Amino acid sequence: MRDEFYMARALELARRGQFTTAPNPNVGCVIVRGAEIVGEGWHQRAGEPHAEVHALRMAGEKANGATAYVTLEPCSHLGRTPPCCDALIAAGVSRVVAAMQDPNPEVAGRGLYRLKQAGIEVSHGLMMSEAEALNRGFLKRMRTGFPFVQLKLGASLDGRTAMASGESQWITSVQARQDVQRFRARSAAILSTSATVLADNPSLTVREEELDSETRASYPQGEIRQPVRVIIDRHNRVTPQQRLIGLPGETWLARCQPDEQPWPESVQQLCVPALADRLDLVALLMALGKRQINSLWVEAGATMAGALLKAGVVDELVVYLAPKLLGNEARGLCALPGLAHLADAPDFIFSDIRQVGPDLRLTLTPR
Ligand code: AOF
Ligand code: ZN
Repeated sequence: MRDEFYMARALELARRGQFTTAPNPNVGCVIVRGAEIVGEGWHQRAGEPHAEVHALRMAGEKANGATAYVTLEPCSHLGRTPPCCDALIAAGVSRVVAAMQDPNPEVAGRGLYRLKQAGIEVSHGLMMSEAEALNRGFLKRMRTGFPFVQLKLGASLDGRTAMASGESQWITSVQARQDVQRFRARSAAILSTSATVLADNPSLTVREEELDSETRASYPQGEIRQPVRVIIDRHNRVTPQQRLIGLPGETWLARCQPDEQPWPESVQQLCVPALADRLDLVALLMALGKRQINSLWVEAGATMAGALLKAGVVDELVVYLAPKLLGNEARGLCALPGLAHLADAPDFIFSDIRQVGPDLRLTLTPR
């Protein structure tokens, strides 16, 4: 029971890094001697100290003989920072409770093993499902090489996204769009298409003034981290004149062939093979995983939504439903051409339902 209390605190600390640690995981650490919390820390940014190091600094001498609660196995490798298990051993910690092992092949059990070898009492698995939920993106990339993919959809009550004319701004509310800002902020990258860029000229940025105060306070240096904008642009239709090219943050254009235009430094062209008449989405996701993208937030039209679902690469749907009816001439939510039988229809499980302003937000996972 007491162990759970301290681990819950470590998880709460870890969450403070959720907008800033990418590509690293969110990790929290609590150091307890007797009944006193003597140290607390969380990982804030890649390249900066890990959670354990912050907590050990705060604990000082009091770490000697103490228990360390960590939401992820302490690392055993020399990365951008030195191994945490060495720091715990040097500080004289006598017990380490980890919520889960680190699937990073550089660590993968070696951190816990080295602690045990040093005579420290070690356990793992306490509140593991909470710890897993905290780092869905990092864990998926470490285990599979692919980012965690969330597909955002916005629709009317009758599942329509635009009038027949194409008119679509705005079906969902201001509150829903602010909610989207938080999802963007948590993601390493946002995926869209040249069709959406040409039609809507979107910014695909995180805007400080649209974030709630708690989210804003989560950026330690006050500087908003922009997710990378990944634009599928098979026919090289995006030009340096598009609005998003000049905005803060990087843009990666996924293309079959690069062009020779003078692009600003913030733009890269990724070469991705084609498959039939479109870019190979699986190859694109693999390339993003290699570039350390843990989590991908997709905001695109019905064609891309359908293609991603058909490719079976979507981990979660986030659907905003507006209390409006657009009628039968309006456009549908997902293009799924050739779908004739109910048995072939993609189906999902609702994992969360809540009201956001006047709209509903539905979260679903593929069955
Ligand atoms: C921990 N505590 O707080 C974090 C860990 O390049 P580095 O040195 O930052 O190492 C990054 C890797 O370390 C990351 O991929 C993950 O395996 C682990 N992250 N480990 O003990 C922490 N953030
Ligand atoms: Zn570490």
